Amino acid sequence: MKDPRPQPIHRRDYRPPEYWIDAVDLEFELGEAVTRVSATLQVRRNDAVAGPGTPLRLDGEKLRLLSVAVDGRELAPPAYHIDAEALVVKDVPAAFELSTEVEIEPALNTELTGLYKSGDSLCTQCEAEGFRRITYFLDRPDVMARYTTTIIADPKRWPVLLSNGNRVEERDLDDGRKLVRWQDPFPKPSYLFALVAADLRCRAGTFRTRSGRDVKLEIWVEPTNVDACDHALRSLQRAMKWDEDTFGLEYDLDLYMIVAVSDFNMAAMENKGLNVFNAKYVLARPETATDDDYEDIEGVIAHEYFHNWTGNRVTCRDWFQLTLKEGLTVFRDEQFTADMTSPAVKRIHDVTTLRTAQFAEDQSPTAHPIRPDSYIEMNNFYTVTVYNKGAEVVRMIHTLLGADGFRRGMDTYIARHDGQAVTCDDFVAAMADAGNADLGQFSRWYEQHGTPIVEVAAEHDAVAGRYTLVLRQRAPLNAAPGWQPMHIPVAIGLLGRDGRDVPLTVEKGDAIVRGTTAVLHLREPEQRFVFAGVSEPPTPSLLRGFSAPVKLRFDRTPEELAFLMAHDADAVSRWDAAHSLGEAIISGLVADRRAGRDLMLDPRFSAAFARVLADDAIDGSLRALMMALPDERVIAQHADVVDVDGIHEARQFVIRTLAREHGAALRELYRRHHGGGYSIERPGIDGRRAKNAALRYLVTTGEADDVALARAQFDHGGNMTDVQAALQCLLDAPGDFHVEPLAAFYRRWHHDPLVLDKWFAVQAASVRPDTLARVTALRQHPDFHLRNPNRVRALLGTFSVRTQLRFNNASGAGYRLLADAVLELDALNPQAAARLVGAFASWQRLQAPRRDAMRAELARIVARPNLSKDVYELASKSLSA
Ligand code: B3K
Ligand code: ZN
Repeated sequence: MKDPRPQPIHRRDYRPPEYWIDAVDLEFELGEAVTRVSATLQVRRNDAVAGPGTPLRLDGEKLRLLSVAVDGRELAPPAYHIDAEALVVKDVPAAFELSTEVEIEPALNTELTGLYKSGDSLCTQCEAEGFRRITYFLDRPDVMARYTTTIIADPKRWPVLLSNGNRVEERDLDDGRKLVRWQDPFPKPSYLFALVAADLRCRAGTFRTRSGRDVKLEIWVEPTNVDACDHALRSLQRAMKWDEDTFGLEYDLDLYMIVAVSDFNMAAMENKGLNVFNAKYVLARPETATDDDYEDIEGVIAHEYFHNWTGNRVTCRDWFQLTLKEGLTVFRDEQFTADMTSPAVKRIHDVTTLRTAQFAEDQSPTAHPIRPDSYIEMNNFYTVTVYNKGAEVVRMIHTLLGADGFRRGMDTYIARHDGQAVTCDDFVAAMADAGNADLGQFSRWYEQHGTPIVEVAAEHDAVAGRYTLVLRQRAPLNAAPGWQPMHIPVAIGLLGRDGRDVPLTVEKGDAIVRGTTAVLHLREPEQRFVFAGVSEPPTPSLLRGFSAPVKLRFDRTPEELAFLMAHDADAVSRWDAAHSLGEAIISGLVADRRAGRDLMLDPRFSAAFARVLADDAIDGSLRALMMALPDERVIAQHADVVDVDGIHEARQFVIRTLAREHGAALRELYRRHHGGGYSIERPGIDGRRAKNAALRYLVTTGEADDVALARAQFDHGGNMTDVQAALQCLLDAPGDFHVEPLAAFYRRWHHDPLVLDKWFAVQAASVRPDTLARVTALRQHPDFHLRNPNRVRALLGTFSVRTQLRFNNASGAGYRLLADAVLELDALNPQAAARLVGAFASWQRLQAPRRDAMRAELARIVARPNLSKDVYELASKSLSA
């Protein structure tokens, strides 16, 4: 920490830039130790906010300044001055050319932002504020310029030299170096700049746009991985087609490049025309990538591609607006994946992420609105709230406007703002205008943090044939003072005794009826909705499709939940009923355990589980989701004080009991889907999901026959989905069945970093009692590298997030392990270190001694001198709450 208390930046302080930069000419003379960057900027005063005499202040960090010139005239201090964060040029004309020369040191850059080295390649990462580590610039998204980039390098070292836009020149220089020049015709903010110098090979493809232009597609990877790019290429082509079909949005350049690198702080980056990707989200072969990896690759490729319009062509005015591009683009990639796979399964996955990770964040000391009001370090705000809750907010607009209205809104948004840097308010205004809707109250979703609570009560009047739902919204417990009621779309249906939807006639209340689902507009603290023509008491299906990111409170009996599980026409609600029933059962058992009562599984839950196993109408993916019990983290959210041991033991008890009571059906389900050929298409994936869900239950009893199934699957499974699932089962089964397979897996795959990550992750995720000791040992393993973000995430990310009981070991040793890693990593890569700190956010809700142990580790972190802004911000917020 340079300043012991870094100061936050506030949204309300936004001011337009005092200068514009219209064009940028960059020249890189690349060297691993030293790279020289010459920049020529066409600068113009913004007369709306600046006048003669206003100095030009450019951002710059870790740059060695060699020269500065204005209109070709070299300057010397005091005509300019520099400090650790800026270059200030004093007297400048209204319009001029500024030239600078700087040197940077890519090989020493361990933060993986700016220009850095990954393996033998040099690559860049500029979002959010990395460009200022490449050259002096107005490094803010509302300054959009046209870029020309010249790269000069030794072609033996780096034969491939890439940047944004089109390659306009390529030649050999007399000194043996090569020069390549790129020109990007579209003005863009600096965070979308990219450069790659590497010795890579390309998997090429094409796409013909709907207007008939041929676009070259290039995926650049290590020579040995060219065979692992087919899926990525197909995903890109599908995404391009989908965006044309769904939103009429066509790609705008003649070339689209993706480069895979091994050291990357996140999944991927949408730089204009030149995406840089974490190799994990590019490379796939059946023997090395799981079905989930395949799906993630398709989703991330699509996400970055969709940014070309939502993010790049229309960008953010300032970083507080991040959800403008991220929430919208996540919504778009979710819709895409739903269309490519199964809408119900995809939606359940997304709802699970939201409930597990986002709801937890929303009730933690680091809770923030999807459009935050302040930050110390912007990189800390690439959160599940900004991204995934942001996508839910866009989804609610889609629900309110309908698909056609939403499409008109998108058209309006793009038509109004193409080439501009805009705000969330601009997006909402475009939607409201095109959809003819009043989204005034709805905008509070951008302003207020926390998860609203919706309480429901129901009355049936048999004589009048009326059914009334009373909806109340309550502020989240951690709401900011002055919380205002939200506009919440609550989608509902009513099931008759036969399990079918009852036709809906709304007699009272503001609602949109679509088929047999009504979307109720909940705007007031309390509202009544009356349905006519309901002669028998119905079973309500509430929050269909998870129509709003809220916590629903409605008293339902296990029978009602089981009825919904069996009959609800909405698959998400059917799953939600299973989930709610599971939650109620486990919470009840936690209480029993605390009271010293014997644990018994409610036979109604067991019967409902049996029906899930037997239901022929659902596919394997949905069945696996219905079979899964709620995550320990979700159950923990409901308790004021979290009983970590109780939740774990109760949940494991349910799993083991179901496995014993339904062994035969689980084995039958396993057999039905095991064997047969491998295909990465839908029925194959569904079958593997169902079968592996069954296996996970079966092995928990430690029965020799069942463990043998897992072992055989591990030994013979030719695809990574089966191999990894079997390995996880063998680890989680009581006993030592995992020892040989783990060693075999290591022998076979230790040379492949992405697969070796899985070897670390399965061990870190295991429910075994010795997981903490194992993770502690793996931290010293010769293949564990703090410098590689994927490896850190595989071991420490998995351990601190996935294994609630083992990480929360009452000794505090799990916390110490993580805090040690945070401090060591912070000196290398603050962004990666900060991401681990999230696991400490919940200390207040733990019981002693865990609570004190976790707080002590947070305090130890905050007390460390020279802490990065990234870690300081998150750790101090968590501690002071
Ligand atoms: N926009 C990038 C994320 C950048 C994160 C910077 N810390 C990837 C994405 O959301 O598509
Ligand atoms: Zn994104």
